[in-house]
Amino acid sequence: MVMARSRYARSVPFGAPLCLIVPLLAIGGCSDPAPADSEPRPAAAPERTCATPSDEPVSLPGGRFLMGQDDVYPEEGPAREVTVSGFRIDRHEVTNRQFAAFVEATGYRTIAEEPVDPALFGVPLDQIPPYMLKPGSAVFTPPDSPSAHYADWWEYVPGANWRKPYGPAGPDYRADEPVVHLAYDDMAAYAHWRGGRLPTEAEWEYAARAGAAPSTEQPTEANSWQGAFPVQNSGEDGFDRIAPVGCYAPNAHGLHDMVGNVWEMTSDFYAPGHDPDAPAENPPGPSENAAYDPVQPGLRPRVIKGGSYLCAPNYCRRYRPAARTGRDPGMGASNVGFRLVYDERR
Ligand SMILES: [Ca+2]
Ligand SMILES: [Ca+2]
Repeated sequence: MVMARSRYARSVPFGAPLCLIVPLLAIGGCSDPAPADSEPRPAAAPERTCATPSDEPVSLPGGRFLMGQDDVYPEEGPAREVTVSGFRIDRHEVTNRQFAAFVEATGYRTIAEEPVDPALFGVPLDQIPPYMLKPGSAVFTPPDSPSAHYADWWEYVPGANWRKPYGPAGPDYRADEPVVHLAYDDMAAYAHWRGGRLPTEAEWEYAARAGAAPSTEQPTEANSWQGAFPVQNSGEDGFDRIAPVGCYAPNAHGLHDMVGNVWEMTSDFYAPGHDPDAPAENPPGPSENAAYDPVQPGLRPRVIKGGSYLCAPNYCRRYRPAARTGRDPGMGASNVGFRLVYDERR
């Protein structure tokens, strides 16, 4: 099965230096710290025991929970009581090992591996930087000096894709790390093959919260960022880059890395804040026509959840179940992955 390249539009950063190309990557300042052209450095301490969890999903009964959070970022509120029906969910982020099995079985090629259709940009060809028409994806490249501008640490890297997550000069993918650099359609194709689907935002947040009260604290059992983002990452939690799945303790539902490691895609379209008038039972999120992100005008963003290993207290406190941001569905990045849910057997 080979699908066409994404139907989604792309944006071009007019007037920006070619290395500062990613207003389409407004992913909350949580990005991938490893350089594209060198081996990522594993942190020295503390030692963590990493055992890949089972691929067998966890079955969650339906329930009621407080969705959203009112005391951190405005796009997470208003918090309200929501009910979700029961479902099954993966214990860990989809790994490269799992995605490789899909590719082996189907011959699937991801969007990041295909040439870019200039028509997706919606501008004359001579206004598109030529390197952005090459197959590739967005990779974090840490700046030399402190910065608060995400365009200073994201780079479109031709040749970056799930097989070469740091670009063509970097290492190959590692089997037990979460797969990254996938567009929404790539994730949906994998989900179809596996017999699952992407979770709604409500399902994902219900599973991630696991009955715990909302908190603003940086968690210890999640791969996030210690130090001054984006230039200094001490790796005190054991990793200063993506961790293999299962290196941190699971939540009360037995789910690993819901918060941190890589952001996780949901099926909901994104709009800033929750609609207080939306259905309180299995809320579907905004309609496609209502999808909107002020920092990505012209796109129909999807919601990603839980922050990544680049979320730091000084910039992106999104290492929480309620954390959310809009994501360009047409293009992957080095810190965005996913996991699947499955409808309960009848
Ligand atoms: Ca970390
Ligand atoms: Ca995660």
